[in-house]
Amino acid sequence: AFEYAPAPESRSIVDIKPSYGLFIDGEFVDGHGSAFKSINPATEETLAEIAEADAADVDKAVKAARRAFRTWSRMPGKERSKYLYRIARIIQERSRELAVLESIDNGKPIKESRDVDVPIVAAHFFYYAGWADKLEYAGLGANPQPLGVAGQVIPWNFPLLMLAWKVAPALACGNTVVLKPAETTPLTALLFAEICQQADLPAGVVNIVTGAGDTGQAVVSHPDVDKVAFTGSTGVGKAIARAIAGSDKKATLELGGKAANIVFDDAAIDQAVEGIVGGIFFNQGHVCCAGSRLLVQESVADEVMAKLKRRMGTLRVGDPLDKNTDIGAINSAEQLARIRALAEIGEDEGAERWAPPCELPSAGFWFPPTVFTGVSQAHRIARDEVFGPVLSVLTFRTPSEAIEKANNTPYGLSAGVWTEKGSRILHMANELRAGVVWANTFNKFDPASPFGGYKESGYGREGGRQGLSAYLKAGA
Ligand code: TXE
Repeated sequence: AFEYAPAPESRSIVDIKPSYGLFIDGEFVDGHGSAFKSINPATEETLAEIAEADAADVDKAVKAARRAFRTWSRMPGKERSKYLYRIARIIQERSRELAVLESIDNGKPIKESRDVDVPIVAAHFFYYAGWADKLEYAGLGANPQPLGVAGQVIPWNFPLLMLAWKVAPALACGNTVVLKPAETTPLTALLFAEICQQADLPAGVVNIVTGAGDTGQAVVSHPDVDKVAFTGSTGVGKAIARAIAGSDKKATLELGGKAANIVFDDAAIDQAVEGIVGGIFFNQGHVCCAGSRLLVQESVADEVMAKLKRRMGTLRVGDPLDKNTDIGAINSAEQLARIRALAEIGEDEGAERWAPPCELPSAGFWFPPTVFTGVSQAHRIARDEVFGPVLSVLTFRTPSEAIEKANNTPYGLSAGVWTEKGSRILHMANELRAGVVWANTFNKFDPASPFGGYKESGYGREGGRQGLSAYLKAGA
């Protein structure tokens, strides 16, 4: 639905300032920590200098959110919904700018930020705007109340989308927010702050504090934060759970994954191959629910692998702002190092590594679409979250073997099943220990469907009606 200029012009539609402050109490203010840089991962150029919030800045943001809570929480739901609708509409109006900025700061292909991230961000605000005056139907009693101040810490893989997943339901329920974006991708959250000003959102309802882990820790452990929402690594998720243990903070944690994408021999193979490619190479594989383990039935393994390799050879890696790019830049030097290290371990452990020939740009952080065959369940590349464009292939003979292998992971976020048999889909959905099971599709998101994990993938659900309960006290 949008017309995009070719890459050089599209860069000029965003106005990136040389430096950014913190967004507290409706205004941009200086931070008191040491400023850091946000860089473009496709070129390594510095995009902007970003303020770091220290503990005192976080305290100011929490105090502003607490003050705003008094009026925001008492405002009739239909009034709050007007603000959320207004924000949703401005996101649509400014969608080109948001998509280009997201691709520049994160490295993801423009066709993904334009057609997936930003439209779903707007859809989340529309969806939760519709709930703000209907909370009595949330299933938490006749008069459910907001929790208070929500401290939200988000990762770099879907910077705006993770913001939307957290901010929209919190605000709809009458909470106020202190949000910390990831240190490598703060720019779209800061543009969202401008959108809050443009929508005349009352000061203090949304506060954005930039910084790294220390700032995140100050947010989640602040004594006046009532609710913690975190998306990120399982290690940090566990540290947060320990930090808030014993307090009366409510928490939702959305952590890592190692999803099985399971292809049965009766599946529509060409369609499954597209689902495998989208499942692991979408967003450079920086996806918590990525289909990073392909489980393919032995009788069709050769056919699937041949078609998969042919398809991987057509993927275009390069400039995120080129609308033909399929795989953009890896988000940071640190993440690239993690991916490289795990790929080397895969080779050392005896799996066979393959990538199509592709020329990678000299500057920036890049990794080609890669597949490992001959992988056993004990291999690190079958167990650890790579969070990059790296697929591990295992085979199975029977459905029960597929279930056993799919569930043989400490994670439990998502899974995919490819089969023409409806009964098999239902059986697998019951047996797979994963919060989301996709059938004959993968990586489909909708604001109305709840998302979240089992086991070390965390707890709580975001999205849908279930996503409201994370931001409400049970009513009378
Ligand atoms: O994540 P971190 P990193 C996984 C993925 C990736 C690995 C490392 O496997 O390779 O994690 O990524 C903030 N208290 N995922 O190191 O550190 C941090 O500033 C409070 C999966 O980037 O978890 C950022 O805002 N906050 C994942 C956010 O936590 C803290 C998405 C996530 O960063 C903190 C990202 C602390 N002690 C990575 N330390 C998914 N589930 O989608 C850091 N942070």
